[in-house]
Amino acid sequence: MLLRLAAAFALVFLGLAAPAMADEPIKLILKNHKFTPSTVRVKANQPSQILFINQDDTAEEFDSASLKVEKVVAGHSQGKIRLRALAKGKYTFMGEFHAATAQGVVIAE
Ligand SMILES: [Cu+2]
Repeated sequence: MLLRLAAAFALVFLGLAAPAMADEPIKLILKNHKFTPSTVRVKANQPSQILFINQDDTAEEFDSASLKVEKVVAGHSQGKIRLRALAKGKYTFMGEFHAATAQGVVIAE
């Protein structure tokens, strides 16, 4: 009986944990001045978060006029980027310090 209760509680906790997992930041890696993934998909009409991981030796600025975000992250460092609730659509971003190669898009859907 106790074991069964424990199992039931464990399931409840897993159930509660699931929505929190969905809010985990999306990892965006910069390496050799390119973003991976270069297309970031988020849910429309709710805030989301990107964990910007800069694996290059030099600083980079995540910059997007349409997202209204600018964030500088030092080389071999990382930073969290909070996105406001976005209407469905495409929002381009770039690494402003290496804009020739560091390009990407957020798709809210
Ligand atoms: Cu800028």
